[in-house]
Order: sequence, then C-alpha cells, then structure tokens
Amino acid sequence: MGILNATPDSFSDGGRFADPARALDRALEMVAAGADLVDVGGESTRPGARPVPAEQESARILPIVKALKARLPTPISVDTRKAEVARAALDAGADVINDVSALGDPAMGRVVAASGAGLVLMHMRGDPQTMQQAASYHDVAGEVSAELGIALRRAQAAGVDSERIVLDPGIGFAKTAEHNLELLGRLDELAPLGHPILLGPSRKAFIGKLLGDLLPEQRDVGTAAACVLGLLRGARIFRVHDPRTTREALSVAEAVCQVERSRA
Ligand code: HH2
Repeated sequence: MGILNATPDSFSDGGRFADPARALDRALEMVAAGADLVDVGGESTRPGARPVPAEQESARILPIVKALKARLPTPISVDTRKAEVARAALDAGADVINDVSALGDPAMGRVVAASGAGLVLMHMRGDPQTMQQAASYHDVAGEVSAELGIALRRAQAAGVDSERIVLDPGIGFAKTAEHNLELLGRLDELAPLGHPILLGPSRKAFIGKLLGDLLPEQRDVGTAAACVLGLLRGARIFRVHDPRTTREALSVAEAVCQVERSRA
C-alpha cells in the first residue's frame, strides 16, 4: 500500500502531492515500484496534528481519487476518520476505507457496509491530539488485540462484510517507541482475530530514533526491515512511503519462506 498524502502537514510527504496531476504522477510511480493499493489521505494523524473539517478534507482528496480512478486500475483506499468524507470518497470510486479511529465516527460502519467496500480498522486510543497520553499498557499486544476485537465486532454489527475487514495494530498511535518494538515482535498474537493484518511502520519516529535521529526520508531501509519482520509474524499489507525498497526486501524474504515451505 503506497502512501499519498494530499495534506500540507503530513510528517513525511506533507505539501508535495496536493495537486491532482502531481498526485497522479506519484501514484503511477508507486504502482510501477510495486504498490498494489494506493492510500490517499487528506488529514494528517501524526501526534498533535490539528483536525481538518470534513469539507476541507473532501476538497483535498476527491479530485485526487477521481484522477486516480480515471487513470489507474489499482485499487484506491482513502485514509479518513469521517463517515461524511468516506461516503463522498466511495461515491468517487474509492475501494477501501482506511479508518485510523476504527469507527470512532458512529456512522462510519453503516457507510462502509452500504458500499460493500473494504475496511481497515486501526488501533489507537483517543485521537491524534491526545493519543500519546494514552500510551500506557500492562500487556501491549494483549490489549491491542482485545481492543481490535471490540472494533471488529462493532464493524460486523454495523453490517460490514467480515471478509472485507483488515486489522492494523496502529504502530506509533498511542504507543511509545518501546511499545512499537514489542508489538512488532509479538504481531503473531493478532492472528487469532482471524483477519489479514496491515502494518504501517513507514518512516515513523521510532525508526529514526533507533538509527541515530535520521530524518523521515532516510528511514526507508529501517521501514523495510520492520516490514520483513512483520511479514514473518503474519502481516500481509504494508503501508509505506517508498514501495520500491519495501517490495524488494519483502520479495527476498518471501523467496526464503517459499523454499522453507517447500521443504516442510
Ligand atoms: N499511519 C499513518 C496514517 N494512516 N493508516 C493505517 N492503517 N496504519 C498506519 O500505521 C497509519 C495510517 C501516519 O503516517 P502518514 O500518513 O505518513 O503521516 P500523516 O498522518 O502525518 O499524514
């Protein structure tokens, strides 16, 4: 899943792809580099980010979703927490809603259910402005798994097709650097929830910190390493800014896994 943020303030690609023509070029580049899905976002969710009104978020993403749908066969997901924005994006042709609040908006489940689209439910506590104060766990993998289970049941109760639901532990959302590392190491504990797992470590601060305060654009090798580890622990979708580096790393890891499976 290649990241395309139409925001002025995203922590890594803010301000670069707000124009639909530039966004389309970037999407084509990411697909050529191995992305199977393009995730369009119109509101930054980095820690402390200011919320964006629905009309403004829609105005940022809809021209891009339409431009991408007209030119690309690749499925498009839209990263939004608002049912109103999701409805407009689905009408414009989006295939998946990526909701980092896991149905924080009570109308979101019904909107996605009515469209038959896919849904990503990501773990977070609070919202981007408050979440880092909620980064307190006795058992991070157990609590994330239990809270994702609650979100999953809410989505099913709203009528979302179970086959279309993907779960995400929310790397960096209400998590310290240590929580992120522990979650990555224990990702296989989410398998009993029975849904595909999406992982979004891309260029996040814990990687920069581990590598000696690297800037976001310098964190792609670290991101690929986290994704390979995630693959080995069961993740199947990887949300990244630089699909080429991660795709290459995953291809090598997959080849090794395939040989291992054929010998078993
Ligand atoms: N991370 C970000 C945004 N959306 N969605 C999912 N499912 N999982 C994630 O880990 C995730 C996400 C934050 O990254 P980015 O979009 O690069 O930054 P910003 O929120 O500043 O736009």
